[in-house]
Amino acid sequence: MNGLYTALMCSFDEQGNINEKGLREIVRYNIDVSKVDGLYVNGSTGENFLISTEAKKKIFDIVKDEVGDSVKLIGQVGALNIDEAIELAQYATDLNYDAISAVTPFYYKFEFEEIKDYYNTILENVDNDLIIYSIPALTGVNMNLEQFGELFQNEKVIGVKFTAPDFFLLERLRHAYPNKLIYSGFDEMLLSASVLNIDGAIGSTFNVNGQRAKQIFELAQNGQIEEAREVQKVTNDLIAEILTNGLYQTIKEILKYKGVDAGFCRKPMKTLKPEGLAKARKIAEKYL
Ligand code: SI3
Repeated sequence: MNGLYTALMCSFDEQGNINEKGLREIVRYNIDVSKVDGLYVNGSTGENFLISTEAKKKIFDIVKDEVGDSVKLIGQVGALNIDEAIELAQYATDLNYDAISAVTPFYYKFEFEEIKDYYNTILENVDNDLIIYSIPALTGVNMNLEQFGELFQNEKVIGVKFTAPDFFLLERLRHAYPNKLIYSGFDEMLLSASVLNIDGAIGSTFNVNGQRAKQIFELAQNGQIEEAREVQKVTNDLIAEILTNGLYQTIKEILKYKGVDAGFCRKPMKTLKPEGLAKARKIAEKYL
């Protein structure tokens, strides 16, 4: 399960319906061009929290059908409705997803014991391994070293997608839990995380910048830090421009520039205006 995983985008039409042809093209681009090691399906980048349970299942189906066993698949199933999380976990497991992942429950201020119960309850109902999806900036859920350790006591919890700029905690986690998988979640911090000996990374910008991300990770693993820093510099120039123009919208426009039918984002996400579309095209021409 080591390596680089794209946090997969989904192609939607202007009404917000899944564009199956476009989704298959995004999958193929990631596998054939970016050559990533796996896909993280129905995460934030997949606009998971904006779509119905049926749509989530349909995306799991289409992606598995397109991928077969060619790369690893992690299915994100986390939901505030724990019954939905269990249903999706069972669904992805029946489709032979290699692992499931679940975002920490958010919105309500859950106590840690409640968060632990959420993960253990999902895992009591599914025969698969789970990766915790920790993204405090969006969920407001900050867990410390000991709390991660308590979640890791369940042997079906095999790792964490660590999307936070806390390198002290990341370093402590790495040393405390050498047998758990740690994936970095912020693409702009990939090199900094890689030198701490992470097992892989999961990112949205890998949809278009996967080749550079792989280079950063592999160069860092080989100790070629100066070379990795140069690739991270170009990557961060790209990410900075994407972030100021609209993250997911701009990645979709870059994919379209590369001939991939990436479609639109679902409301309430905005649609790019002509200036934003022109800017996205300039970014694509400059970096890809
Ligand atoms: O679940 C997911 O789609 C992710 O893996 C999200 C990933 O951590 C991205 N975070 C968000 C909020 O989109 C990052 O890849 C992020 O977009 C990137 O580092 C730019 O800031």
